Amino acid sequence: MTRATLSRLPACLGTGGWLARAMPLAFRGSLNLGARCSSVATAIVAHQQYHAIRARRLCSSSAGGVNPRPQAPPPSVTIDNQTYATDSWFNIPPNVLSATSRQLHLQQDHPVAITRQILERVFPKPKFTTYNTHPPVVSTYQNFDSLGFPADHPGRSKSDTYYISRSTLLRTHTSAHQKQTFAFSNDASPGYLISADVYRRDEIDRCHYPVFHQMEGALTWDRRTVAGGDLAGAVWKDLEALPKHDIHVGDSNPAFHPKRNPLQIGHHTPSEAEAVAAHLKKSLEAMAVEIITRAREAAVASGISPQDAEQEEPLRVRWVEAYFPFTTPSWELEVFYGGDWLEVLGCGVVKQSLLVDAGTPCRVGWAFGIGLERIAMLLFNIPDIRLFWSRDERFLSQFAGLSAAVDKADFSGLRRFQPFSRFPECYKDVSFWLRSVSAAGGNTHGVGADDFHENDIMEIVREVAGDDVEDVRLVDEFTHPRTGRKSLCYRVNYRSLERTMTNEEVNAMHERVREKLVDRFRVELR
Ligand code: FA5
Ligand code: MG
Repeated sequence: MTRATLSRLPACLGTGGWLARAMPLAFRGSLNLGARCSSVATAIVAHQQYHAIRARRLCSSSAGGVNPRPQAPPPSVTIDNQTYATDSWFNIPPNVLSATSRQLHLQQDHPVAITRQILERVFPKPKFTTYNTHPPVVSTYQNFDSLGFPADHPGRSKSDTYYISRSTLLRTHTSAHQKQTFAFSNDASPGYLISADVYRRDEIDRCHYPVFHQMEGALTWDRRTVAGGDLAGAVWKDLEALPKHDIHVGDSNPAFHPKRNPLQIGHHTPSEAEAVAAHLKKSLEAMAVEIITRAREAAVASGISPQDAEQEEPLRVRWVEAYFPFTTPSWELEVFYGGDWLEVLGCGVVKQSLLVDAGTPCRVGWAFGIGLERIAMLLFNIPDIRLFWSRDERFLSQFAGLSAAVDKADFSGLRRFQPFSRFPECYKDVSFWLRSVSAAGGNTHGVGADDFHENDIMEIVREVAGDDVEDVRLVDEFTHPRTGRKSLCYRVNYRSLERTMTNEEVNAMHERVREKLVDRFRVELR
């Protein structure tokens, strides 16, 4: 029995991006604009920029919005043995719903679970309590409001988020559990780790999947119990006890910046914020060193010479400024991997308002959120995020026995993933005119509510082709000079990770994609 069952077949009310888009434009410069897609890392970086720059509504209401054909949602869905009533906001396709039962972070010997175990050793009990079984359905309050997301944040839109109803959704990040977890913080366990599945409507490529896994981490200090009431002094003392490393970490940022990355005036003194930030960064650098060290050991154990491994992956790590509604100052950590910079986590000094709301006003601390698949890709050299969802023994057997070994601090069995085969790719284009809607056409929906979003075509392709699609890219965009109508051309790369697909099979899939585009968005195929 899967964790998710539908009371009847669902309809996907797709409309279609996320945190980075709320980021002030100035910060987006940290994304590597010159990235090429020659490796996992470059593909990831390329898609970060792609995400930040391209993920936007392709056709706004004023320019002629498209009303997707409304489809009735199922009356309810059952996830993790809990039944939830749906409403007209329901937009979860069956493939995403069924993924709620997988919980890869808890699956023995799965690379996502092994990665979680390695990270949990970096932030050990009892200082850090682990929470790994939070159900994926949360309220909009938990996912957004409790974290101070403004009402118009793009992450709230149906184009970016999978809703069960107007007030319940599949969490888009593990930060959704911050407030409730801070409420438990005490001196016995001042820190926590939360690992869980998270869900986002997103583009399709080797590094993006609508379901992935995050680990949230946080650590706080209580002003009332630190020695001599000296918070900054206590934090610096704890920092001295962290593991030392000798890698060079690029960090050209000030501890805080009045405009770009402000101090929480009235809550923290400059020296307190500086101490918490320094502790946060050193803790996460230790984590990065651990992962890169294990990745290198795995490469050498797989037959790569230590010199080649060193040359392939020189240890380089850097901090860039970031923005999150629930931390300030904030940063992202990037690791140099496969010839490019790869963002692995976001973090910052927790907004004091959040700790006050959680009933722990005297606590001050930091939090981070890390993408487990990205770390697992680095650790095991896994080239495509779809592989994590494979039930193929040729994939799973490569990690056999590792969960038990890592539990005993035995890392000698870590190896690079050996691709079993590379099956042929098959590119198919689909070009279409977006429907133009005149004002007289009676677009009665709120501005932007029904616009065509790139995530819509991503979702249709996923619905039809499942994991047999490697990536989908916009290859042409054209606005008719006279009519103002917009035409788009997407290139779908069909490629299975497990077998060679026949031409007929791919043609049939592509035809279904075309039909669904017409049926749902009333586009005119070209
Ligand atoms: C967040 O989700 C914040 N909640 C992180 C955070 C937590 C900040 C606590 C401050 C305090 P972001 O959207 O950048 O941030 O995602 C965090 C990490 O998740 C990324 O660095 C990346 O490693 C991973 N990630 C994000 N999107 C994807 C995706 N589509 N596929 C795979 N991994 C992803
Ligand atoms: Mg980010």
